[in-house]
Amino acid sequence: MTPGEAAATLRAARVEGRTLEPFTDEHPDLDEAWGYAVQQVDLAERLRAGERRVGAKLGLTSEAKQQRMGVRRPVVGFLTDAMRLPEGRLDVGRWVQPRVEPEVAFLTSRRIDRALGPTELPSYVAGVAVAAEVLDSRWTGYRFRLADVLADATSAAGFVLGSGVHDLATVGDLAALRGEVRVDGQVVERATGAAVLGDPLRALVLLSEHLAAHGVALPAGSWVLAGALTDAVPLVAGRRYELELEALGTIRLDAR
Ligand code: 0L1
Ligand code: MG
Repeated sequence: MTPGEAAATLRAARVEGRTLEPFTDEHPDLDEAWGYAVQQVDLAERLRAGERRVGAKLGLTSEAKQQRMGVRRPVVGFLTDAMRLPEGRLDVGRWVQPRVEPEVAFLTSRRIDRALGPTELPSYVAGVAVAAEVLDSRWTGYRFRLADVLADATSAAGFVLGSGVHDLATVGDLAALRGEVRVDGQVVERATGAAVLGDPLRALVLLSEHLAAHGVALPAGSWVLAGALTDAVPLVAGRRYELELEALGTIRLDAR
């Protein structure tokens, strides 16, 4: 199966609201490079259709999530303007198996086109915000292998940014940042920033290494989602979701 064929199959299923069985069931040799090639075709199609790339996302950045999803390494995906969603009412009927997860979002201050060292990172960050990522895997029951999830835009369906963009220097230690998810007022998930690669800033290192390896750049003014602190929580119509990251704020979503 060529990357173009795979991207077309995924696009049709997304438009028709269908899930699929993983490509790797029939083609176990599909690998990481193939998965990213499908993602490139998908992104190019979206840009041709008028969407604008606004950033990148890291996924599977916590050990717990890697274990649960059975994919033992972080993944990189893209964000476009069409994926950005407002806080408040969230119409979940447009998705097939939506979930939401709390993330740290970085606004970049400089173009990233080479592998960055940890000490350089602060000078690449214009601000930090709380984010909620909406996932909607194309794979039935979120069953996939690495090539599948990469081909499927790393399950990304949308993202919501909190209203405040904070200065990295004043937010403090991101690894110590406490976060929780509440559904109808009940805490269902709790974690600290350390769940994300030991420190969410590490996501920028990983992303920069990925960009360098693929010979691409991310412009200044991009948003980068660092990956979830907690497990993703199913989005169910009629429920109210609050995703809070201490010092960054709370995102409130009313699923309809
Ligand atoms: O953002 C993420 O961590 C999602 C990566 C893919 C795994 C999943 O769908 O949960
Ligand atoms: Mg995520």
